[in-house]
Amino acid sequence: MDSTKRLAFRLENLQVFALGYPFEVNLEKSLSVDPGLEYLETIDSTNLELSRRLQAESHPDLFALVAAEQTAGRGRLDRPWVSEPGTSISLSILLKPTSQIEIGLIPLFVGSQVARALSDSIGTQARVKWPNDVLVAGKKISGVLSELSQREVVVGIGINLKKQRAAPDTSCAVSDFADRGFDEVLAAVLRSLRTGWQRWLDGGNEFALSQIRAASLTLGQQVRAILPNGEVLEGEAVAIEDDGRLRISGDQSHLVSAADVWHLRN
Ligand code: BT5
Repeated sequence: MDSTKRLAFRLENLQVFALGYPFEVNLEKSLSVDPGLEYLETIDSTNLELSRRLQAESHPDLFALVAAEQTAGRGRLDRPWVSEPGTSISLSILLKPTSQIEIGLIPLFVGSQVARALSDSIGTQARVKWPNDVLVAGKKISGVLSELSQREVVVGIGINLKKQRAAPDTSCAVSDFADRGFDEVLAAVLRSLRTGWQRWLDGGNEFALSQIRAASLTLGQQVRAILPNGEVLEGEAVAIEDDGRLRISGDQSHLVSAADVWHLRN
């Protein structure tokens, strides 16, 4: 090997090392919660991967895939989601709802269960900015993306474990509050989702709605909502309706089913 090639080889290895490869995680706790859990070191997007698999074969309710890195993680409206190796958890879980109302409530409910698990894990309260941002101390620690595939829902959950280089300043991470590893946080989130989903199926939509409302940071706040058509609404977020829509009361009362919401300081 000539000296130029040798230098390139060393630089390549240095870069690989800096990125944290090989990234191995111990999944003992998570596998004890969900023995069927599948782990991928890296993937474009766990939601895309689960959707691809569903094209080829069926998977049971609550089937879950987790990755230590996504190279093309996505948020809503095709926005990018940062999930760097060793500092993030990217989880997709399959839910099989039995009604249209469940389909509408799933993203909000999953956010509430993630908030509950993270609050317990880090000892600081995590709550949900409607519809799907999990915030701690005003910053985003986790985001939820639900996608319908036939009549099944692929729910993607991104969690920041540590500071990620490309994550926005509006983000925070588990390590800002507590020293918790990949397996510990993942096990807590899986447990919360699995028991929550079962309690919802047993207890009906009232259970889901009570969880959603209790975890909401948005209720009672002055908000600005930007609707998908660009329309802007301002007012107080007075209710989350039984179908999950947010009621905003300003000059008039509006029901919002999809929007980006900002909490305004009074
Ligand atoms: C979300 O979208 O918050 C949904 C994120 C879902 C990610 C999971 S990971 C597993 C699964 N596979 C996927 O490909 N996706 C799901 P949204 O509300 O649109 O927020 C996206 C915005 O959050 C971006 O435009 C950034 O401003 C910000 N953002 C990006 N990465 C972030 C991060 N790691 N932490 C906090 N904010 C981030």
